[in-house]
Formats: sequence, structure tokens, C-alpha cells
Amino acid sequence: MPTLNPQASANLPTYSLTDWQGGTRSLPDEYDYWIDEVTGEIPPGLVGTLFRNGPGLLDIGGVALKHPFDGDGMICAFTFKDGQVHFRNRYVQTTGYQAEQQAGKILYRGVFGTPKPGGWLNNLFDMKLKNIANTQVIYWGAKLLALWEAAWPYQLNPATLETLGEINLDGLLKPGDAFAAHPRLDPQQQRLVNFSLKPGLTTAVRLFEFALDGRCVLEQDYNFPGFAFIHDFALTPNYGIFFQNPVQLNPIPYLLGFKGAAECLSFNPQHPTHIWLLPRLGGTPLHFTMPACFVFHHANAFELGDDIVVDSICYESFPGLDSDTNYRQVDFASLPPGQLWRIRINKTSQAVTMNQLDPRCCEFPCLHPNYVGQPYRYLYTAAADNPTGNAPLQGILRLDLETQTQEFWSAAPRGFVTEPVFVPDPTRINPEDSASQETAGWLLVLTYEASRQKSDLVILDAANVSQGPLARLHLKHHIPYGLHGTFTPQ
Ligand code: 3ON
Ligand code: FE
Repeated sequence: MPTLNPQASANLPTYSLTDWQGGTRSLPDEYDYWIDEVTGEIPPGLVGTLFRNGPGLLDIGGVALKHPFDGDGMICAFTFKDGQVHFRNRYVQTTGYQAEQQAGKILYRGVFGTPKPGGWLNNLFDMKLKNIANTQVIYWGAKLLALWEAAWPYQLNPATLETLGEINLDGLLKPGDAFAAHPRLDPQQQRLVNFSLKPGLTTAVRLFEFALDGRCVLEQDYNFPGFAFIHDFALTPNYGIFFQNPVQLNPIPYLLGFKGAAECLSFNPQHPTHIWLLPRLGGTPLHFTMPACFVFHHANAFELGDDIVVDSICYESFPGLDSDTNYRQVDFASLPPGQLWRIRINKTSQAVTMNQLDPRCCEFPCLHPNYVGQPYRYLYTAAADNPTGNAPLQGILRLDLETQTQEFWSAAPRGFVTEPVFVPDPTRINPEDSASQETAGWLLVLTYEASRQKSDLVILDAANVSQGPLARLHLKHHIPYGLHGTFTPQ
């Protein structure tokens, strides 16, 4: 019998799998309403729109997807205006979404293993990618873009979330090019930096920098030896930082129709992780190695004299699922947790050191946007309720990297969280006190509440995470566990 004690310090589950499964249901309906059920106070200074993306459909024509990352992108918009919040969700009308909805069945193989019906013969040699636009959504250069790392962005109308179509960013992207789902905003230069990856026997990385008006002002091409699967990067004033984790791709089962491409990745703990510092202004990449690990997400990075410091969520191996397991039945405790590590690279001695910042299982780190690429003190992340072991994300952790203290708010036992998004509070400006500057803002966290089988948007005060929500906006329905989001003050 699982305990439901959120204070548990042993590795006892603080959740029930049935509760967690409630957040893996599809949301086929599209809504458009003012949220009228609110507990607490919506901060009057919180004005703008939170856009979030994530897989909205976990089944098609009654057939369950093999993995949630294969789900069609659904955008949510929460608009804060005059103390009220408006909610809207719309599917990205990708070519694949439209064709499959019309056919009422799966027509494309998913990267994470969803097959077309009809067995392997019907999947054999079918390498068409379905751009599912499900990973991130950004408002930049007066355009709203839904991103998926293996294809072009989809452009949407920011007011209505209507899909305008796939875009090549003024001819920047050629047919077949990718555009990563992890742009980072350089606060000093007010630039959006992103990359595209072309994996192969050598991996090609193209770094892009966009000015505020959306124009691409810098483009650099780099290559490094070997295959790479790179989801995210870290940014400093001088470098784009890429971790090439020791994964190999054996494409045979993919080509033969037995497995999805991502199911053909294998982790080799005997090989190191390669770190590439790609100079933003061009030049020779700097190369370092560190012990084998797998990283999806970086929290932040900064330069300190000759050192580069990178804070990342590391897994001891690629957290792939056994292809025979239904992800809804996953035994969380049997998988390696993602944990926060600080990686310090000395450019002169080439020495790389790693130390764990906290053992708690976590994912989806964030920070005050003004500190991206800069020395910083406060890191926020979604995290498990138990301080050790692997489990679903149920709380928000704030680490003070200076005093090594932490604050934690938990939605356990029946609430589950997704990525927190930091929104600066323009009214709390105190240039005299840099620590308070960095916590001046709110964290917006979309939760799934198993008690109501619906979702809440939770507003936390970044300066006081452990006090719990300032407000909870209760939605009329659930939102399946999502991926990433951004806030725009418009
Ligand atoms: O050879 C390449 C291999 C590969 C895997 C070809 C490729 C570029 C087509 C490819 C594709 C990669 C893709 C499409 C990756 C998409 C990733 C994605 C949609 C999401 C990643 C999420 C990562 C994490 C860590 C999410 C965690 C979620 C939770 C802990 C809770 O829900
Ligand atoms: Fe990501």
C-alpha cells in the first residue's frame, strides 16, 4: 500500500500511479474562456501571456501512442489582463495532424516508437518525419512559433492561436533542415540564440542569433566527429555550449520498421561525454571531455575568468524506455533520476570537474531571464517530492547556489507539476540589493490535480517559494503533461 505522506524522507512513493496516469489522457477539445474559479490573489503586476506547448493527443483513432513525446503539439495561452486570466488552447494544424485527424488513424511513424498500424511490413523503410510542433512556443520578432527540434517551426497567430503554416524564417532554413526547440535569450544583447542539428557520421551544428525584430544577424557553422543527439544547449556571452553524450544510433531496427528512431539510441558508459564550446563570433571550437552521462536540459552557464561553469540535469545513462513497456505503466523507481550537477571547465588546463548540487530528482530548470549566461544565485526547477530516488515531478525546488540552502513547495500527494516559467516583476526593482533582484518575480506552474482530474495554473512568489501558491487558477479540464513554455509581457 503506497503511503501518501508528502513529508516522507525514505524512498516511499508520495503519489499513486493511477493519479499520475490521469495527466496522460488526451485533451481533444479546444477551449476559449475567462477563468472564473480562482483561489488566492492574482498579482496585479502580472500582465502578459504565458504560452505553453506539449503533446495534447496521446492517442489517435483509439490507438494509444507508444510515447508521449510523439503526441501532436497543443498550444495553451494564458493571458493576464486587468486582474483576469483568459485561457485558450489550440492544436497546431500541422500537415500530419490534419491528415491523421481526417483519416481517423495513425499515418506516420513517431520518432519515439509509435508505429503505423499494420505491423513492421507497413513501417518498413518509411522514414517520413511528421513535424508535430510539440516542444516549445516562443514569441519573437512579432511572430509566434511552435517548435519541434527535427523540423521547421510552425507560425501561429498569437491572439487566436490559429495556425498560419510552416515557416523557413526568411529563407534561413532549407527543406529538410531542423530548428531546435531550445532557443535561449541573451539578456545583454537582447538576442535569441538557437541552433539546428544535422546528425550523421559527423554532426553539423548551425548557431543562429536573431535580433529583436526577428532578423537573423549571425549564423555560424560547426562540425564535430561522431553522431549526436542534442536537445538543448547552454549560452554564455562568448559561447554556445553543447554536450555530445555517448549515445550511438543503430538505425537497422528503425529502417526495418521494428522501432522508432529514438528507440534505436544506445548509451555507451565506456565513452566520455564530449563538451563543445562553439564561439558565437566564429573560430575554432574548444573541446573537452567528462565522464559519461546523458543531459537533455541545461539550467545555465557562465564565464568566470578562465573557467566556464555549466549547471545541467544529468542522467547516469540515456533514460530510454524498454520498448515492450507501456509508458503509462512505468516503474519510476527503476529508472535513473535526473539530478543537478555543476560542471566546471578550465579552458587552460582542460580540467573538467563535476559536483552534484542536489540529489533530488528534477527536470525543467529555469532562472530569472536577466541572469542567462551570467553568474547567478537562484535556480528553480520542477522536482520530485521525495528528496532521493526517481519519481514524477510534484514540486518546485529553489536552490540558493551561494548559501547551499533551498526552498521547496510540493503539490504532492495528488498534484503533479510541469516546467516552471519565471516572470520578472517590474514593480520590485531594488538596484541596491542584487539578491532580491534575482528573486523579484513569479513562477507560473501548470499542474495536474488528480483530486479534481483537472489542471491548475499555480502562481508562486519566486522570493518565497516554500510559502506555496499566491493564487491557483482552476481550469475546467485537464491539460496533459506538457513540455516547454515562455512568457511575453504583451
Ligand atoms: O538521429 C536523430 C535522433 C533523434 C532522436 C534523428 C532525429 C533528429 C529525428 C531525432 C529526433 C529527436 C526529437 C524529435 C526529439 C524530441 C524531443 C522531445 C519532443 C522532448 C524531450 C523532452 C525531454 C525531457 C527531459 C522531458 C521530461 C519530461 C518529464 C520528466 C515529465 O513529463
Ligand atoms: Fe526541452
